[in-house]
Parts: sequence; C-alpha cells; structure tokens
Amino acid sequence: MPANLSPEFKQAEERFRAAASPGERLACLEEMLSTIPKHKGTEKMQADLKSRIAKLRKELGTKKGGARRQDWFHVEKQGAGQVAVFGPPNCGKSALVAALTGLPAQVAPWPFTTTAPAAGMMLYEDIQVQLVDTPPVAPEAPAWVFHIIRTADIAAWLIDLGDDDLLESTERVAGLLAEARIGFEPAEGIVVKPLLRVGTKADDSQALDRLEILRELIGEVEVLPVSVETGQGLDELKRRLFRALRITRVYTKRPGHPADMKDPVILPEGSTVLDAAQHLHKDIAAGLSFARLWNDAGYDGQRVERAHVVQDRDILEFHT
Ligand SMILES: Nc1nc2c(ncn2[C@@H]2O[C@H](COP(=O)(O)OP(=O)(O)O)[C@@H](O)[C@H]2O)c(=O)[nH]1
Ligand SMILES: [Mg+2]
Repeated sequence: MPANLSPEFKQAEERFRAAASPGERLACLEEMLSTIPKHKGTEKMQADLKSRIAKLRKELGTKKGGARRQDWFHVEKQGAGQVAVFGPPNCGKSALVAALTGLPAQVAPWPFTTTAPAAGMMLYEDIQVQLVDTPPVAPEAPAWVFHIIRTADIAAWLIDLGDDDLLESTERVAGLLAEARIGFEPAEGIVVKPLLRVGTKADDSQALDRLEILRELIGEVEVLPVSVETGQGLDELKRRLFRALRITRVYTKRPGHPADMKDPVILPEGSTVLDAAQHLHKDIAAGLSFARLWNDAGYDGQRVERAHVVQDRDILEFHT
C-alpha cells in the first residue's frame, strides 16, 4: 500500500465499499481519484481507478462530460443565481429544495441514496433561481460539499428546529465550515459568502423554544422559521433569497411597442442603462445616446443618460 493516503481518500473508499448502486460507486471512485495523492507510489492505483471509472461509466451510459470537462460534483449555474442549501443530517434540506423547486426529494437517508448534488429551479415571480441540495455537513462529509457552498452565489444554512440536539449539531456544522475556511463575516483567509439562516420544521410544537435556545449560541442574528408541512415562511424565504442575490431585472421595449415583460435582463445591483444595453447587444451599447425609462417610482418615459443606475423592474427603451 502506498503511504500518505488522505483522510478524504479513505472516506471515499469507505463509502465505496458501502455503496449500494453503480451510480454511487462511480461517484465514490471519482472522488477517490480526485483525492488520491498524485505521485509515483500511487500511479498503479490511479490507473486502476481510471479503468474502473471508465468501465462503470460505460455500464451506466454516462459520457465524460461536454467540451468543458468539469468535476462531476460541480453544478453548472443556471438561471438568475445559485443557492447552496446545506445543513446537518436530516435537517430537511431535500424536503425544502423539493418544496421550493418541485425536485423530487430523496426519501432514504444519506449516504445510501444521494451521491452527486441535486439541483432544481425555484420560480420567483418571472425569474428562476437554482437551488442545490447537498449531502449533510458532517464529519464524514465529502470535501466537495464545501466546494458547492464556496462556489454558490449565496448559502442557505438550515437549522433543524425539530431537533433537541440543535445546539450541538449547529456547533458541529460551524466547526466544519471553519475548517473548510468558509465564513460569513469578513476575516483573514476566509471565503465570505452571503448567508441566510433558515430554521426548518417550524411546525414542530417545540420549534419556537428551540429557536430561543439557539439564540443563546448564535445571538440575535436572523433565523427564518419555515415548514414544508404547513408552508410557513416559504414565500418569505423566496423573497429573501431573491434579495440576497442582489440582482436587478430590467425589461426592454422598442419605440411604439409594449415592453417585453416576459424575459427580463438580469443585471447585478448598481448596473447602469449602458450595462443593460451592453447585455442586450454590443451594437446597441455602442450607438446608445440615451434611454427612456418607465417604472413604478414615477418615471413615465423620461430621458435618462447612459450612466443612470437602473432599479429592479425598470422598463427601458434604447435610443441611438
Ligand atoms: N414536521 C416536519 N418534518 C419535516 C419538515 N421538513 C422535513 N421534514 C422531515 O425530516 C426528515 C428529513 O428530511 P430530509 O429532507 O430528507 O432531510 P435532509 O437529510 O436534510 O435532506 C424527513 O422525515 C422529513 O419528512 C418540516 O417542515 N416539518
Ligand atoms: Mg437529503
């Protein structure tokens, strides 16, 4: 046996042994390959892993990815933004993602059903926001869970208000995030991520008491109680996720035509009229002299300059 196999590798190997389906075995083998130390002593093992992966892929009929080869656990961003939904085991991640997106919830518990992250689209008014369900943040979690959290636009930390041990489990999650150098306050060497804390299973009869107990640990930070059973908090959660994405929707119209209210241009907060034009077409931006603006805040076709900062739901008509 070559020395210096990482804990990540050993964990993936353990999961491989316990894996119940070929898909799971494939995911574990791929993780083993990505975590195996790359040196002479492991060359034979690497080759062996590669051939087992190739064989399994063939069996499963999965191709090796498109032109841009990505790690298998990476979730390509779709829609107006990506939210990583994470938390301890059984806190209600899959149930919440299912309730907000219609993605089927995996019923049996990790690690025997979920291998790769599952993503679904949440409709918010006229845009789609991508929610990524993840395996639990736990000591045996695969390292890529943190990759998902790091690369998402925002993170939703689920805290189980139905769990008597929520203090311990919340501290455990906090510790693992710190180890992965993910933080939610600016600090040295830390990836800072916009965060929403969500208290799940708010329908539990003791949910409010537990929320009080939780406050002693985390202070007066906001925790939004939600329940997929009663629907409590779900609309508010959608609104907060949208706000946390800090995007601006702009609708465009051509002179003499009604605005196209179906397909907004999605821009980062603080974008200008020129940014909106640029997003539509380089030529429109290049020839742009001004725009006319309509919105609920009182604009009714007035001229605005190229540097004018647009607001969510503005309607613009570009003039050259
Ligand atoms: N009472 C109640 N139970 C919930 C709620 N959300 C999830 N659960 C239950 O909690 C368990 C774990 O849910 P699941 O979504 O699989 O958790 P995950 O492991 O975090 O993905 C399941 O038995 C769910 O039915 C909720 O809002 N209220
Ligand atoms: Mg789950």
